[in-house]
Amino acid sequence: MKRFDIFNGDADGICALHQLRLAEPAHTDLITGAKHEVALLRRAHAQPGDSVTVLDISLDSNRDPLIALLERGVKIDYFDHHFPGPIPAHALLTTHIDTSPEMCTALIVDRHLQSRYTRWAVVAAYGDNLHPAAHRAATACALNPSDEHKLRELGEAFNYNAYGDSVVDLAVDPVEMYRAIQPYADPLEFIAATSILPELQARRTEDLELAVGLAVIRRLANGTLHILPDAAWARRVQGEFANLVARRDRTRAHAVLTARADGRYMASVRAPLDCPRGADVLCRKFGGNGRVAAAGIDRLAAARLDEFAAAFSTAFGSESGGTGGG
Ligand SMILES: [Mn+2]
Repeated sequence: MKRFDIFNGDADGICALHQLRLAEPAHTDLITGAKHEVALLRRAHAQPGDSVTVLDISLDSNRDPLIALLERGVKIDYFDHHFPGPIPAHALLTTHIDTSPEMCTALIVDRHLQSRYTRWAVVAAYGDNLHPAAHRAATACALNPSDEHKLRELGEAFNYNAYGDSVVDLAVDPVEMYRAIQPYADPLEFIAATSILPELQARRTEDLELAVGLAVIRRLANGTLHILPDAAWARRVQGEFANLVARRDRTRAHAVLTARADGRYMASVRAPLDCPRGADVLCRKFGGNGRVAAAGIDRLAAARLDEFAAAFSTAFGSESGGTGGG
């Protein structure tokens, strides 16, 4: 009988798997990817009698391969906090899914394990940008502020490491990252014993400096487009760079567009921090999605760039500010 662990390559996915395997050690085939590579269940070539554990990957995005695996007689344990859609009723499927906004997968696993490795859940919750939940978990395991800060930095560094078109873009392959933390029941020991955290932080700073120096700027009436070249560093840092330019110029909207290998653009859109609305509606017009203040588009055809620029100007125009229309 074979076992598979399928997990998101970000902080939450890696830390959730680590907690689970600290409690229930097992030899498993590992399947993961960059943060946005969520269609992972189809990669599991499991046979009848095999078992699969899934962590931090949307069920809704994997519904067909999930059902195919269950029909084949594969047992599946599913831990996640993304919108699942209807959960298939099947004797071989056990789900631990909680979509409340204060939860991440590592916190769900922490609850399942009755708080055995909560420090890793703190890392994950900070990585998923769930600050109040992360702080509550840190308080529950009596972390002092300095140690809590270290875990926050680790979560943010792991999260930065997950951004890219595929694992080829990433500084550290998520499988290697998991192998690196595997010997450590306590993330503070991992931080003290390895140089991975400062290496990731240095890489992140380098990527951000490249973006600040090399972005091609196109100023529009109500916002700014920042265009980054087709490069791994640009795809790694796109989201953080968008947050940086949004903080530096709070009254305007910002879009960071990174050229992809397929010739299209990946876009991160930030509404003005002083008037955070409209990013989701704009991105949905171009096949993207997100929240009112921060949204994105995975694939924007180069031929639609001018159309996007026009829609961007309209979306964040002062005349549309009162109604959200435009
Ligand atoms: Mn997550």
